[in-house]
Amino acid sequence: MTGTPQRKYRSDYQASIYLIDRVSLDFDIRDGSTRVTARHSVRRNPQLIGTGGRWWLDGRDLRLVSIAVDDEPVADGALEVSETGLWLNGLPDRFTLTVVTEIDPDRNLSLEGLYRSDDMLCTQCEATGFSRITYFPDRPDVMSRYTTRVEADAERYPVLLSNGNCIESGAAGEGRHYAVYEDPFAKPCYLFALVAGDLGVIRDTFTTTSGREVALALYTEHGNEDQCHHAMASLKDAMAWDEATYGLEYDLDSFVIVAVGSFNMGAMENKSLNIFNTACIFAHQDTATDSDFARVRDVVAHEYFHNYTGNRVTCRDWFQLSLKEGLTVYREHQFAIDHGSPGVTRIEQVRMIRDVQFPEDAGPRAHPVRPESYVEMNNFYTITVYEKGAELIRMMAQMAGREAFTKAVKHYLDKHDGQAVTIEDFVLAIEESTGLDLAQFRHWYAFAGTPRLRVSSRFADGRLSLELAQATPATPGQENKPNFDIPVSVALFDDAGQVVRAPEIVRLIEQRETFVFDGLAAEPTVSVLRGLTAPVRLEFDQPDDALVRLMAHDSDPVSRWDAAQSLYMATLKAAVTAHQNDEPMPALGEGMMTAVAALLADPPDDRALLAEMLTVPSATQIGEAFDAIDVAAVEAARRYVKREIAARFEAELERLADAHAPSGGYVFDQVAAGRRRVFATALDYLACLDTPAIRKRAQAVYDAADNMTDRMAALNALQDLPGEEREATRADFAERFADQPLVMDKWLRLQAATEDGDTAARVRDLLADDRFDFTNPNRVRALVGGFVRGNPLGFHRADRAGYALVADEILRLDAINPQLAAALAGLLAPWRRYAEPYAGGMREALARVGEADLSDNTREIVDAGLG
Ligand code: 0A1
Ligand code: ZN
Repeated sequence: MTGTPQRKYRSDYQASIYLIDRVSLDFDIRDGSTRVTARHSVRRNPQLIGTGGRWWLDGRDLRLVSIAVDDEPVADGALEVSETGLWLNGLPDRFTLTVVTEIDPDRNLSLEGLYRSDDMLCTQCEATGFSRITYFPDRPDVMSRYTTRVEADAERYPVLLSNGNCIESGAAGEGRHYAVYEDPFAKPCYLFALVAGDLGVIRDTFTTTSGREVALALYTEHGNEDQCHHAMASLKDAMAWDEATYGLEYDLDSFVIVAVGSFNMGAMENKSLNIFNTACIFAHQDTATDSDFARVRDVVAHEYFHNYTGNRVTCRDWFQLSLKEGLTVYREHQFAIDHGSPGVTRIEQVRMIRDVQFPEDAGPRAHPVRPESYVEMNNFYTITVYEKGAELIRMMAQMAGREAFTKAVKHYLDKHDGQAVTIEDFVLAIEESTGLDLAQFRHWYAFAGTPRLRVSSRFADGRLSLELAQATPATPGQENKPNFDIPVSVALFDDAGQVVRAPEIVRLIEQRETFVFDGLAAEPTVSVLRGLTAPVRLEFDQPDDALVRLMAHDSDPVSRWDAAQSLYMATLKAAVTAHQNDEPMPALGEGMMTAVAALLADPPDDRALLAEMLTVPSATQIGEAFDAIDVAAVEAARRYVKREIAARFEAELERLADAHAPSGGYVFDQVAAGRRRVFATALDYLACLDTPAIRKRAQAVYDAADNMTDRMAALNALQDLPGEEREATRADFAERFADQPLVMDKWLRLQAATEDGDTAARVRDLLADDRFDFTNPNRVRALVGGFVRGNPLGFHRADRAGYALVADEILRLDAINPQLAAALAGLLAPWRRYAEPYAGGMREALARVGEADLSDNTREIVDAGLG
């Protein structure tokens, strides 16, 4: 906790005055304290000869035992130590620096640096966790070769791991043992990792195209090994995919993953020693749903892909985070598309952008993909840097063509191998290789906010004129926006659904441009921004019949889904307005009914696509369509529309459920998962009718389920149906999975999302329950996050008890895990988007948080929200 937090600016970048070629670390792990002896070979940065002679080393929560230059203790006058690091004065051009520090991983609940997760010790160094291990220039442009020695009690910590190859190991006396690792690749300190524990392991091998045999190992607490096979298979898949797609072969003889229970994020790409949240590794049909399986597959691939995009070529400074994250998410998206239904995978990506990124870009925390300043870097691991960053890469790939773009990425990786570079270096490399002109495109990196793309069409004399216009709203600190370079895909169809103009990409460069399509026999149906070719909000008023045609015939499944979404949305918006005006709910839109009927009569072969198309827009999507979100009206509208669809199509939905009913023999593949999704969707609709039959059916599905996906489908269907069936299935669930924390997270979420009675009180009780552990981020996200996101009426209730609860938890958490506390504060920050009384209540809770003495992390979010 400090007074005024320091803000860092991208424009202030200066290269490090000293560079560290070799780092040698020695960890002496003892009960109550770990002693870290660091020896570095340091030389002056040849580019900066002649500048000042002070050197800053970052360091936090460290006990400095000794510090020496060329083995001579640094004199008091040459050393200035503060809370955040130290200055060294009067240094020679070349020297050996020795720093001895003591740290206490058992008491480190921030989950940064070296910390305890259950019975093991592990590290998390991105973004600046290394400075909690030793005094060091904790910045990614200082790249060094590491040798790491770890010594610990042999019985408690039989497994000792660090980056690179194990070059030596053995007994160290007094029941202790040691291991020495050498990483042949220079890396920034944020990629350093260490693990010590008593762990189970599964092993495999992968042979690269050039014949290198890579030993693969996946470690976890004993007893969980059988939940790790899907992750291991995914790793091998990712390795093969990166060879086949980008020609990138793994570059070391071993690749190790460790799954840990306490982790602030999903996973971390430390060189050759990835550390994962168990939630992104464990996948067994009994305990994980199909979406859990998919997430594990994609996160494993994501971290593996970082080996090139992030590790071999890394970021010069943290403002460049999207250099590695945008590109790696893009690669992960490509991988996912190659491993599932391409259409539905893209739909999920589009939904993420619209439901989460667009709101961030319209709220108090809006920031460019390459931010200009930050207080706490950990607050910038955002959906904007990751997912919008990936969309920017995707736009370039679309403009260049996939093959040319792949070649350009390889050019970038060759050109900058072993370097710490900037987004500008990346864009330049892409221009060099593809010949694209990306001058105006660069604005996407520099300016926040979601451009609005207004489309209007005119047809006369066989000629279609399509007018595109762009405008981007102001965001905090950026009043005026330039024109973006917006790739927009366009295709034209006739009334029978035949293509009359194949999809092409036009680029909107000016504020307003008209594109003309000549020689048309009749007015075509226009399909634009197909598959979201750019992260913009489309404003295009299309008549229902055009949308119905697109929904039935568009050659792009994402466009079909999008057309369905627009049809639902029209009715949902009318229902929101009716609720607000105390009017009777409107009859369901004609177009929407025709569309649903057609969908049920002639469903697409891709079952997951059918499920997606049958699903009405999320509450977030509906809220997004209004200037001020009226939570109760949105909920009422969504429930009304779902119930009406269920009532009107009950027989069809029954048949759909029957035709996709669980049949045993679980496998996780596209077809089987698609069928399960259709079943869950049908069950969810039927549950809206709340008949005794559907309750019984849900309970029977639960009882007979041979997998977690079906079990969750049943529990979700019963979610809003209080009664015997719901109580019985939940009680069974809690008992059956009592010893599986990740499954109990699902149970916590269910409890938090259940809205009858006093939810806030129930959540408070659970916070005090033995099954809840405040120090574990997965538990906190399940219960508190599950309450805010999964229970809008409970969270936004009129007496403000929901807001108060969240404010209390932010304050309690901020003292131990600021990163997570700041993430929770982000849930209250966008209060301005809400209608009254919600806005006032959220603001009041946020202001109360703001009165406390806060970490820099939470302070930055709260100030942005109140500012
Ligand atoms: N680089 C990781 C994400 C990550 C970032 C920060 C962390 O701790 C503060 C942990 C993980 C990724 O993109 O997967
Ligand atoms: Zn990443």
